[in-house]
Amino acid sequence: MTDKKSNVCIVKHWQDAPKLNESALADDLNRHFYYTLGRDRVGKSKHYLFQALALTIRDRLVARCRATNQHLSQQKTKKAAYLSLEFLMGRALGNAILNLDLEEQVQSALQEYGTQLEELESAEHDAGLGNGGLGRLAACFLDSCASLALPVVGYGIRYEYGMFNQSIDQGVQIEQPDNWLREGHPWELSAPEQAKVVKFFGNVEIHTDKHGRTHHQWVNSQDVLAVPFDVPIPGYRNGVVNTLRLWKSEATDEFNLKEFNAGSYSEAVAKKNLAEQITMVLYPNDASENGKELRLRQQYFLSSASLQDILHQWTEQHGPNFSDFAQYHVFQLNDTHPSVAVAELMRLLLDEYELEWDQAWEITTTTMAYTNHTLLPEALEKWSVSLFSRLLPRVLEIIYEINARFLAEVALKWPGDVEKQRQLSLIEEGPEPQIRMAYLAIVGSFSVNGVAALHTELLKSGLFNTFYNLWPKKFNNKTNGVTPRRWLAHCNPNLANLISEKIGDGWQADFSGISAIRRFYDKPAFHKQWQNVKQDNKAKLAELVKARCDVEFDTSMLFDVQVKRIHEYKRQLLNILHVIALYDQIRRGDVKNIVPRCVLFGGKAAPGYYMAKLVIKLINNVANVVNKDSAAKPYLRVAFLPNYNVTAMETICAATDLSQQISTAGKEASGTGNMKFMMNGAITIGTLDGANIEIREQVGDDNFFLFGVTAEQAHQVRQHYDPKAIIDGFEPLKNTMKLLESGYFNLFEPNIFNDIIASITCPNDPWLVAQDFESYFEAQQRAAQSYTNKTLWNRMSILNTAASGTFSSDRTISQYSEEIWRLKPMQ
Ligand code: B1N
Repeated sequence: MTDKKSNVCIVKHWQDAPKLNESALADDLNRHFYYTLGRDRVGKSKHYLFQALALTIRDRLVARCRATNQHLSQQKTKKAAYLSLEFLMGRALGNAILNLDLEEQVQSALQEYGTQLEELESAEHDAGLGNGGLGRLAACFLDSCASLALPVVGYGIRYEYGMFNQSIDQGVQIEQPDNWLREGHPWELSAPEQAKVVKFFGNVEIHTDKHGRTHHQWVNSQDVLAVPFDVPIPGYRNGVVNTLRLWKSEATDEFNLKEFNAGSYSEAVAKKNLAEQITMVLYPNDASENGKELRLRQQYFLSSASLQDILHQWTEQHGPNFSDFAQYHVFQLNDTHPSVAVAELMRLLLDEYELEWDQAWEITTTTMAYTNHTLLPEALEKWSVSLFSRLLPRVLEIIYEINARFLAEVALKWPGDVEKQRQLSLIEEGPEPQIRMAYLAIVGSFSVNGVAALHTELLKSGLFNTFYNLWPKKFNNKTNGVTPRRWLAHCNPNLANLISEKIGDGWQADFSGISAIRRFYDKPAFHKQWQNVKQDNKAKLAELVKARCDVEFDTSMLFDVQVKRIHEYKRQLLNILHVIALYDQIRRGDVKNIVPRCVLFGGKAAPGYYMAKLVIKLINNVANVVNKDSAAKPYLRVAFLPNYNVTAMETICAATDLSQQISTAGKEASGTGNMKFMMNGAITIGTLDGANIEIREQVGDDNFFLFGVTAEQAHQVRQHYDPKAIIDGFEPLKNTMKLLESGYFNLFEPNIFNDIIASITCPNDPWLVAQDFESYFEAQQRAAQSYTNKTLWNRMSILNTAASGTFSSDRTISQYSEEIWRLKPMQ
């Protein structure tokens, strides 16, 4: 379209976009296959057909995304931005087809190519831009926001390399780079014209103008370009498509001309590399920080680019008038990882938009909200002041000013109490002063929430107690949830169909409706159907285990599963000790009470986490011995599934009988795997930790295998803990330790498990493995006995699914929206 007068091409209006013939899916698929991709035959690899189908679906997403954005720009409504260093999205194809209700059209279009959707789905790489629960929660939240028609944009980093791929070599974890973009990422659309500049290094100059006002100028900085890539997030059959905006770092100029001309060609290119390093790789540490400079660069890069983006959009519409900005914007910080955003928003408002401190602070503290995800001290982020002053000199000045004003407030509340000021200061004093990022987040936010009831209570009574006393109203709980679309409808279609047959399919949009399935908990015919579905799912998992581990899982046995990041507090060690105990019993010929079971482990260890990696080695060594022993075969099979990820979980959670959620009480903030298993009819064996407590409340004590000390008792036990006495006092544990200590599982690798043995027998073992063993062992016996009674087990299984309604992330997001964000759904 050409504007006659100026003879320039004017921006086409969205309404001018060529109409998509939505019913012509098969034609679009052919067009993309033959023309966009230039292919004419489907080879052995289904890669191009997958790409063509993804582009076909993307067209439909783009159309709805445009409509969603159009709607938003017409309506003056409040929007939320979810800032997160991690979005663990997994695959997108199947989810998009489900949410857009295109299954039938796709299947019929694929007939021409003689292939099935399932086969194409397996050609998609997981988008593994996260470590575990925290990243996957962000992904579930995006699905729920779109499905509830809430105006929420996700902001994250487009890592070139996501979570590493794990392989197992002689029982040892090997990390391989996850080059997930190698074959392209068909879902994203880049918008280089909306790139932002992010500053690093340099120094601050203070100028005084003629009115005596001082201006701080961040000069001599090294600038990096942040280029946005937008990923569409479809809502469930509601026409809404939201956006996840992922930033990629690039050098500001392809060649830094000045340096290039001065003959510093290599220096210029080296700088380009430095810029591109920022978004190169995801840090693979779940809950253990190590203060690497590059990580802080990632955090600031995300925070600055995202805030600039939102402020830019605001001034485009309203000019530089921020008086009602806070009525239309709210920022949710996913843990402290993006908490430098508190200071960065201040900097942008003060330095770039020239607001006064008080107005800028009012805006910041009415738009920022912080979610805490862990109580583990090693995961509480601190950054050294010296690093900050080198990397982000102007941001540090602002943190100092925030701290000075905050400590003045503290002094008013507790006059003369210097200790209080030291305790609450954003700066931890010491030989190497550190910035406490959680304190910055709390001081700068109007809301602070934990992720399960117990977790929030522990935040209020422990870690953040003084802040709670200062600002009790800031603190609130938002128990986590997971999306029932991916975690039931998509991953377990047979169960989903059975449920819908009985109660209709309304539960997919309103998951509280799942409780209606309770009516069938005692119907024998329904039991049979329920059990058949589980049986088929177990067969699929057994196939996967056979292919990846070369271990035979017998689907008539109890499927006992623990999959999650490997961490001492999650106590995979307790689980493998129980396996050794069962094996020891079998070796003694004491099999009369043994219920046959297959035990599955999966999960990644942080590459530098020695104990976690040693636990992986132990699991694999035990599996090797057990699986080779023909005497054990009828009773016990053990496997460690390599490279556990979102896609693996889709198969695993649908096929699990017994879900292991066995963390030391008080250590797991919430857990979300526990919810996925429950939805799919698994029964939990678990401690009173995180959301397990709420799961048990919902499903009832009879339908949950509880064991272990409470968080409060754990505290008491640690005062006078004597694991050696405990081991001596319980025969099965004593025998287990003996077998382990004898070197039976490491005949040709002498002493390799000494550190594990030492940790169990150490009076300082914070994880209380020996303490909880007996109670765990008994709970496992109860679970096994229950499994032998099929009617009882089916009943418990159905009741678990029926009681899982509140663990939908739709419920969680409704609460965020109503109690924190105050958003209105789009019409
Ligand atoms: O967040 C999940 C919870 O369900 C889990 O209980 C909790 O452990 C998990 C540093 C973390 N907490 N902290 C992290 C992740 C990456 C990183 O670099 C910490 N992950 C959790 C969702 O609320």
